[in-house]
Amino acid sequence: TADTSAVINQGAISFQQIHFTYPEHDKSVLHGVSFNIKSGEKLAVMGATGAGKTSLFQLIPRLYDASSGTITIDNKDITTYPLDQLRNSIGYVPQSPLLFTGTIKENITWGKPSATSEEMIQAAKDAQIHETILQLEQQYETKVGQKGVNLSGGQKQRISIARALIRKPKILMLDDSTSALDLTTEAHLLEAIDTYHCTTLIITQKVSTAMRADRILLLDNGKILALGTHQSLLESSKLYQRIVES
Ligand code: TTP
Ligand code: MG
Repeated sequence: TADTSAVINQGAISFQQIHFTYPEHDKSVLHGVSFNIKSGEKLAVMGATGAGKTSLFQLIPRLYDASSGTITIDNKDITTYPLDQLRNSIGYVPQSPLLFTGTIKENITWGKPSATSEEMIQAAKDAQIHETILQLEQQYETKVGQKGVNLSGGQKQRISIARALIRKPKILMLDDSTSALDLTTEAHLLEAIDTYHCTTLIITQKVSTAMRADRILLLDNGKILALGTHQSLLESSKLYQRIVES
């Protein structure tokens, strides 16, 4: 019964005049946001706390729907895709990922229980968490979650990245997922992600991360302040210059 016409196979994203207010609030969070991301492009999203970065992300897998405007993926309105198919094509790593009570293996292969151990290990290596897992006494069988071993926020984020990568998503979204990484590990992670050839959106506070993206979207108070390459923003955006200097 699969609707083959609705399959996401490019991962090109377009926001057209998006306005968004959370259902339980009356204050608008995004006001008239429009931009396009090409298939396979890597976009960094920057902006102050409360600018609306996470809110913008949440609209893509339809955790919320925009109040007005249209979002398309591969030129089709996202509300026309079956929800499970839309979400299966998107690897979304939230700002504070949750692990469920179970083993690391179960947490990584969640959503793809058919994965082989080779696939699981490859995803963990790419997410730069394999070595850490090997140091645990029970390795991939280690229990995590409320009753399990204590993991740092950064380690949870990387398990969550492995969970996203194992499904080979067309669109990968990382919400501040590399903040806990040192520069070398982060570089390795971003190089590994390149081999997946997916459209990638990365929310980051770090210029070193943003510089590795094709373009940078600067969000301020729910509006796009600038969108362009590192070099073009350096030349044109006062806010970006301030971020770089800080
Ligand atoms: P965010 O979209 O969370 O802003 P941000 O991701 O840019 O900030 P940070 O760097 O701190 O992660 O918030 C924008 C506004 O939306 C803010 O007023 C809080 C509100 N908001 C909600 O009301 N509900 C939500 O679930 C979220 C994520 C944000
Ligand atoms: Mg956020």
